[in-house]
Amino acid sequence: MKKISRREFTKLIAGSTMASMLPGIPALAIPDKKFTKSDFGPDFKWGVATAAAQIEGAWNEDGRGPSIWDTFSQKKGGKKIKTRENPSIACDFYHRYDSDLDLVKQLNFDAFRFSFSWSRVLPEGKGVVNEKGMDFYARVIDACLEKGIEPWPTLYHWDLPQALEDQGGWTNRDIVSWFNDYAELMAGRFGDRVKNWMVMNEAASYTIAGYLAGFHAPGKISGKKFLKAVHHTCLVQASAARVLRSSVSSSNIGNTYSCSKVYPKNDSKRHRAAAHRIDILANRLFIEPALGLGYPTDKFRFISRIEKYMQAGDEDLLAVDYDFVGLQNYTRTLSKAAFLPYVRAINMKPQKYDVPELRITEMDWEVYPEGMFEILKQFAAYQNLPPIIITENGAAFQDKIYEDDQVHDPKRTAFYQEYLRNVLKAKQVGIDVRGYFAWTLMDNFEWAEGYRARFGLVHVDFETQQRRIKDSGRWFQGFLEGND
Ligand code: GCO
Repeated sequence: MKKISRREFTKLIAGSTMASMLPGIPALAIPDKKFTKSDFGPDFKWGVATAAAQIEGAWNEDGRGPSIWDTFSQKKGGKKIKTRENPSIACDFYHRYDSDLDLVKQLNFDAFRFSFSWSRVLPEGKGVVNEKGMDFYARVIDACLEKGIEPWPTLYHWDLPQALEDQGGWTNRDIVSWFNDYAELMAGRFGDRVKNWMVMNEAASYTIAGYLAGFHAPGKISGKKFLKAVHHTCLVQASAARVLRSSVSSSNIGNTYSCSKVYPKNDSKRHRAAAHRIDILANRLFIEPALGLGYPTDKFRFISRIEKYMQAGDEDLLAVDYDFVGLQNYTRTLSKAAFLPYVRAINMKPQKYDVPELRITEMDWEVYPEGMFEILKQFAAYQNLPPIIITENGAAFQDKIYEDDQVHDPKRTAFYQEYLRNVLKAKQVGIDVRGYFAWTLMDNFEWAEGYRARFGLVHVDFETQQRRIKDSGRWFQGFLEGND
């Protein structure tokens, strides 16, 4: 299978488009009215999201085993990461968690989304528990609770223990029991204090980038491996939720999904067919089996081959009752028919002459706030969708420290305001959105992009580990206080 570039992939999953010039896609009028926190209602959850591999560092400290992101980033002289960087130190959250959680509090968020590093607590992925790793998470959770912040952990945010990858990782069906044991361990230890759990983060991203396109860990390029990884992931997203449900009392259990509204390049049959396939990959492949709808194989022969990896009774194991679904949206996707339909049905970077108002982030993703509303509408159309929480949304822009020692980032603030306005609009038309987590607390290791793409509300100087709250962070601080 032909390798696709990072740029193509980001467009596949996150997308970028010229859709505003496209026929049949009306621009959405967003009320210009200023909105306040109270418009979202008193029970709306406000949080900030992070992930272990992106912030913790301490990659080989206190008994932690390597994850696939440690080995992947060190492979071939570091070539797999655009900037030749790695997550060994990252934001050093392992040592600085307490003051970092003070920042969460200072910005007035009431929930902190983070992930457990599987290989920190089970260095081999299974078997012997690393108590020092468990202690670390106990300290993080207790610090959250002491500061009045709700902990919202995700069990899996892409950093598979290397020891499990050596046994086939997501392509080995045994991962279902490895994962369930791991879920049971974490829920058993922390279920008394932690009530909000997410099974995994954006399965579409790590299966496509890790097993089909090859530029995320573990770097495989194989349709067969991809389909196996997808099926085992779908079994896990359901079975681990059941484990959490039976181990944690009064729990609130969900799972997160990347999503991006897909538009065909134009109304031709070919482009519409391509948009259909991309929609399946980017938005439908993981949520539909969870909702009891089975795999979306219609008019997509490649995906229908997943049946080869299914065993008798699997269909019934795929459906799951979540208390919420986490949706993560950054931009929209434009698709066009291409020779390799399922990986290359994506368009070129949008150009200024096509979209005069074009705004692009450091990830080459178009700023398209209306897409948030549109994709929420698409998901809300599933009859049995549980309540939605936006578990990630944010933007990377180039930041600099000004002479006044501050980081002025008006583009990021505007991004948040416009996307939030669309979340509010969704609520106002009756879509059951119950919370919003900004991505992310602080600049961190952005996977194959290295540290170049800064998404933080807090700036991190990676030489000194100094933190500086950006203007966008201060905007949230005021907004969540109710002053904005
Ligand atoms: C994802 C991940 C995050 C990313 C963020 C920006 O959605 O890709 O959950 O880890 O850092 O999305 O790309």
